[in-house]
Amino acid sequence: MMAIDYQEQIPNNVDLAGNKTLQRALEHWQPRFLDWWREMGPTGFLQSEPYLRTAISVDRAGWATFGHVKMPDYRWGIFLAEQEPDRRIGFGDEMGKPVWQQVPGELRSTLRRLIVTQGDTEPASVEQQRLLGHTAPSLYDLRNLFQVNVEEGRHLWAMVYLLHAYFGRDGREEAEALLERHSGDADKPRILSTFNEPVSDWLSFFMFTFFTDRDGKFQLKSFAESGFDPLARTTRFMLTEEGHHMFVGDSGIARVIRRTVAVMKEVGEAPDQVRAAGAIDLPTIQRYLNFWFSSSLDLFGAETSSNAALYFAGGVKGRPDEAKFDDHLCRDGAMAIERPDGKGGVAADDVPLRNAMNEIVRNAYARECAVGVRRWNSFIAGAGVATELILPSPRFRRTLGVWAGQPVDPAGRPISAAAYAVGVPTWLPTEDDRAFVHSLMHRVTEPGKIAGWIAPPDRGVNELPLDYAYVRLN
Ligand code: BYC
Repeated sequence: MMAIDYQEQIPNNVDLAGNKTLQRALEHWQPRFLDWWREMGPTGFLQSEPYLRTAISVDRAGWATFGHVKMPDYRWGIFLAEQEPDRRIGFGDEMGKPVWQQVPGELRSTLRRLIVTQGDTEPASVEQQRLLGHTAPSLYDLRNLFQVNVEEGRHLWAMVYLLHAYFGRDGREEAEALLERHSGDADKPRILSTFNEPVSDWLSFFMFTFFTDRDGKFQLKSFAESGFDPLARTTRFMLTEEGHHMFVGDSGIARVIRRTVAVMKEVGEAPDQVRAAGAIDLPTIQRYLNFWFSSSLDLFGAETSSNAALYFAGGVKGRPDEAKFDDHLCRDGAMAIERPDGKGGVAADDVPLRNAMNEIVRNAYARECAVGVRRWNSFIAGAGVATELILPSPRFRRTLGVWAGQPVDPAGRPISAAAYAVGVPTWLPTEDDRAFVHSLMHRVTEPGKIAGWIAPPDRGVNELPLDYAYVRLN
């Protein structure tokens, strides 16, 4: 096998060349990753050259280098944010002690499980999105899809680096297994529920990058607080890339809505008329939103979680922006957590704060999602349309936690199972909705042209014009 020049092939700031054991482990893993990319990554585009951003160092100038590159040749680098001198643990029972540069023995299996769970989502999302390239509404969007895909690949590398560098043989085995589970696989599915849902049309892709990537942001921010310094530093750098993924979702949904309201102005507001004119009606957008928001809420775990309490107490996983909180110990205090009262109503229990960490982070996430929905509503109102999109209640359509499987309407009201069954076709995407959205998905490959169901973006990538050849389709 040809030796790999790591400095050249895998840009890094972890001195790969100086660590032979790690280098050998990654040499073993890299061809498997490339095999996985060819088999499970974007189908049919191995020869194409998207205009991609590659991180080649962590400083301002180096983390975003642009150029046309074939995806299998993308330089998946390993980067940790700069080490902070004398960094101390910022929360939990270990607060104030120096952060760990190695994994403490008693936290080994906990940290490994969390890193594996995080790592598992990255290739999962690439698998979920693998067919979308064939129906991209423009070259600009196709390029953004591939940018997201290669960066999720890099985030997998980030977690695999931690597994190889800090968890010995178990870590290497887990790194192999990350390429063996597959999204939606009946025998070996991905770990977390949302990552087994198909993302087979671009409306789902934009919803996924808005709602599910935002869970990524919140989880990475929690890890950025970790007492395990290599994890904190890795995730801090990952967050710089995550921003673009959410931008793709946020601006993508905004563009779909802008096109929809423009069509409504021409043909009237009835969903059938909007569909007949080739745009996606607002009720369908609402149903997709309900689906992806509720699915992504499950990713925060149960409302009351002894796991979450242990992560916080042990200094493993903090709250996003931990420094903004007054109390970093959370030994006292409680949070009222609502649950079904078993009689068709709602009751609340006081749960010790540490056990309520998942809920605290989920609430912050929901508040941020609401900001996006308000922005989209301002476009709708600005066009003189009276409809509003609504973020459903976090109790709606949950599959995990106290509301799992409970019949609740999008406003959060517990209802009968029969009423829920009647409501579902108006609340969640139907077969007909999905078939309609799929019917709009046709590939547009001429630079500067765009499909009829979505408005053009406000600007191009890296200050290039909209009609730039963002992907060379070889
Ligand atoms: N589906 O005590 P609980 C991203 C499991 S997204 C299936 O409530 P905990 C990205 C849970 O693992 C961010 N199973 O859990 C986005 C636990 O199992 P074990 C990904 C679930 O530990 C887009 C059991 O249920 N990062 O980066 O408090 C594109 C008990 O539950 C689910 C992370 O998730 C579910 N939805 O919290 C690309 C961070 N939820 O361990 C990338 C790492 C829970 O008893 N993960 N379970 O066998 C964690 O921090 C925690 O595992 C969770 C769950 C927050 C997910």
